[in-house]
Amino acid sequence: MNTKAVDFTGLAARLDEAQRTVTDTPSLADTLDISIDDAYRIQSELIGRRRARGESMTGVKLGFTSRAKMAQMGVSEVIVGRLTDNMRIDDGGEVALSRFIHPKIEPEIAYRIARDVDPDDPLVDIESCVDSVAPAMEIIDSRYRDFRFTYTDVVADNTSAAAYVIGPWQGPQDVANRAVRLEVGAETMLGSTAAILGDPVRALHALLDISRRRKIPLRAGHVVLAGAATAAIPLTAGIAQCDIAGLGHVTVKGIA
Ligand code: OOG
Ligand code: MG
Repeated sequence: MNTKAVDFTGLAARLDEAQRTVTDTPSLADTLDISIDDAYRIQSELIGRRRARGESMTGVKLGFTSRAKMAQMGVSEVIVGRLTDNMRIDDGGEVALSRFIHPKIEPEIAYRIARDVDPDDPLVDIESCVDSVAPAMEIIDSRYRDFRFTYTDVVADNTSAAAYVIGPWQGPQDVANRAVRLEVGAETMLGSTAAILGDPVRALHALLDISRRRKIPLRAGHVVLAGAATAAIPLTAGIAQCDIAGLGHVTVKGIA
């Protein structure tokens, strides 16, 4: 058991530098024993550093919302990370692969929050706070060596968030059980939005609970990435695209 006080600032700086210099870092768990509370505090300091550099918050993302991913990590709670304007890529836009250590891309459902949400209000109806839904993709890029991490590690590392792209927004609708197709070069991944907690709308409820406990603000205009619908595919040069049945299509081009 590690009894030393956790150096939140130092660990946030280490993860921040790993991202900025595109250099991996060993799993924190190799040398430290940090709790989940510690991990969210490191994440929050990491975001503080990004904000201090002028990045603005554009939303939040959930992770481990698929049973398969949860089982793989041996956990039963979803995780939440933060999105900034620096991570946003326009639909059909390009992204330099040199920004990332070992990027992967995954299909997601995005929701847009229409008005500020007070997670402490017991009467808040999170579904009614959302005005749009869209097909999306997330680029994840663990700052940890070989993409190897524990549950607390990945929370500290802002849940591997690296970039995201959102397709055309549609009106609010039931998106449970839509076919999902992700294509990256010659690789294709097929799945269903049902992999996201049975129905992606449940991700909104899980988010409300975690944002209350972790003091993560949910603001008008914020995007919510509900969690991957399939396993992630390594992002290579060329087109990556995702199609969600009845919802639409989103693309990004990786530039070598
Ligand atoms: C953690 C991020 C997981 C998702 O959608 O489940 C995530 C990782 O796999 O590196 O974003
Ligand atoms: Mg994701």
